[in-house]
Amino acid sequence: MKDNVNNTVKEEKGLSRRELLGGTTKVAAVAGVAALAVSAGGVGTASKAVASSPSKNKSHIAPGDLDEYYGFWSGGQAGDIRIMGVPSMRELASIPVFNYCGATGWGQTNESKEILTEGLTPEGRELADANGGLYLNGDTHHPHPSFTDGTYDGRYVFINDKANSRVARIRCDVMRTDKIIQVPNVQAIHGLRVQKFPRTGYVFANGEFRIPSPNDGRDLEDVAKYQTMFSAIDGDTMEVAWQVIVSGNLDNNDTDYNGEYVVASCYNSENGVTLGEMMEAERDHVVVINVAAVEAAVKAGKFKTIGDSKVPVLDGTKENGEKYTRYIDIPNSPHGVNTAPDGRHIVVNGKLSPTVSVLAVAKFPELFAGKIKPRDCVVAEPELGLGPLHTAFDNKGNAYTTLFLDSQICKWNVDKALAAHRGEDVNPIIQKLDVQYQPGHNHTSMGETKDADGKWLVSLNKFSKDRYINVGPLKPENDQLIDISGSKMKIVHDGPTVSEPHDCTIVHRSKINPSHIWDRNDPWWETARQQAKADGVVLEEDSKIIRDGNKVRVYIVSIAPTFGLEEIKVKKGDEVTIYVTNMDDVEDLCHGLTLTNYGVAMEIQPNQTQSVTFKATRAGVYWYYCQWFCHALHMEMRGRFIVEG
Ligand code: K7E
Ligand code: CUA
Repeated sequence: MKDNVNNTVKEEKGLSRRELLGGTTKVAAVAGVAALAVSAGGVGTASKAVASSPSKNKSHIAPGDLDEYYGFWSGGQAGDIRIMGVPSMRELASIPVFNYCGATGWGQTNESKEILTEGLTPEGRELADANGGLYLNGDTHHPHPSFTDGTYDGRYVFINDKANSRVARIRCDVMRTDKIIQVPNVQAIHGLRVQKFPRTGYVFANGEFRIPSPNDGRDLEDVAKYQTMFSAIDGDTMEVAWQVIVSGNLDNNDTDYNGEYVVASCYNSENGVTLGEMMEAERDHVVVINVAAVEAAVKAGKFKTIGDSKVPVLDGTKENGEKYTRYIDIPNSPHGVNTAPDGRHIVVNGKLSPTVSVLAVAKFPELFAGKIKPRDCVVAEPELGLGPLHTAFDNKGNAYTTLFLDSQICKWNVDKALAAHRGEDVNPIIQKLDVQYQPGHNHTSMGETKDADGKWLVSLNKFSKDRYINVGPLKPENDQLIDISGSKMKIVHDGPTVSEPHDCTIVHRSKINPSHIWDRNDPWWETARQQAKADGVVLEEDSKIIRDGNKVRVYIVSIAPTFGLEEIKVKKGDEVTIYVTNMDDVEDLCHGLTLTNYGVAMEIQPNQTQSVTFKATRAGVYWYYCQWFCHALHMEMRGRFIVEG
């Protein structure tokens, strides 16, 4: 196995953290402290390949060994993304996205504020302004890495925010969010998937709730006029390319492997606004979106725009959608939509129906040509158990469906389900496994790509109940790791998580290749770079203070264990911006800047520049310090912020 993870032992250039700490520590007495910092960092420990682990339990990753997979876990209502190691289920990192993060300064640094605000719609900006200019919450559900040619390409991870109708892009090289947009004309982005072929390409985002259009105070009680839309976002520019109005409430979606069709599940085909109204019909539907037909109409200018938004909008409702959409009846309130790695079948999970409906992608052209009826696309509809929510796949033609109400995973064979549907006397169900408890999503290693490998399945269970020592009324959720490499599924690990992750993706480590330090040419600090240039300052070299009326710009170069300035003098009432450039180009050597009692704090990763702006509101002496234990003399890495009255 090609291993590009074990190369972390030595950096490309410069000293290792161990060497740096040893070499610059002049005081013998602090040697012990340095050793402590090193063991916490873990750099310099040789790592064995996973396969060489002598442990019987394949999920046990011995100390010093590395995981085979990156897991990208939604942080749920916490609004972040967590990187998990699979199969160890160790939490490796949190990537701030839609949240405020005190550890990194996300939501406070100028760089993050730019990302958090630049993509808001005018209405969103107005509403966020009521909260001090930022949304401080998010509700993430579906993290999906970018694709090239049917498999992960390691560029980005995309994720939705249901709470404030946003979509974010995370750069996999630095594992930081670089773009966030708010989708206009819709409320609550829920289902999100990306184009698998030829590449991502589009990010497909489902608007869930139906609202007046435009939502500016008109039609408040005229619920028949409410509508929702399916949106295609250009993953390269992060701009909404087009939207299609659909019937029902959009829930989840998935795409084919040809870049031609998207299937989205819809509940509430009744278009009701109360629970009773939403539950009236026995059947709801999935909507199939024909990407090429939509693109052609947009190109031909056959669209409208709504309100301030310039996004092309097409009518794809049941009544008018002819060219762009088709509706296939599915038993009551379908939820998850999952494309099999064979590229030929898409499974729609019944939720309130004990069935899953298998759609044949090959039938879609005939469906749009009007040659077959919508239900002719359903080529199997096995009854699996109560509450099917989501389905994952291995590389042997088997599917694994979560049964929310039964608290089980049902393993079934797709070909056998097709045969049974044709009338053959076969049972597609292979095994039912109890999970603890009430699973929502599940995910297999590489199972959302053509490279599904059939090794691991994670069941993301909503309730843990008695599986952990009691931590109070709010229990953790329980993500169970299941070995699916044999003929029977076997639970091998319980992994507690907080804040309802909903969903995850499991990516082989050969696909992801993050940097160890920032590149000084990175666009992350472009605004800072421009400002420095105008001030005649070189970010990498100069520590100085520039006064510009009552605006003060402070440039600081940090190299362990010092800040380039040990004293910053300003006047009461000044608006102060502090730019810190970490010139330690050493792996894992992060600095920070915290200004005591001012509520100011940010991380500055190796070779990164970050900045923060605040008002010097009170005279006095305020110490700023580095809050990452970077060096034996870390406690001494500080200076005085002096505000003259
Ligand atoms: Cu099933 Cu938001 Cu993907 Cu939760 S959704 S479970
Ligand atoms: Cu720099 Cu602690």
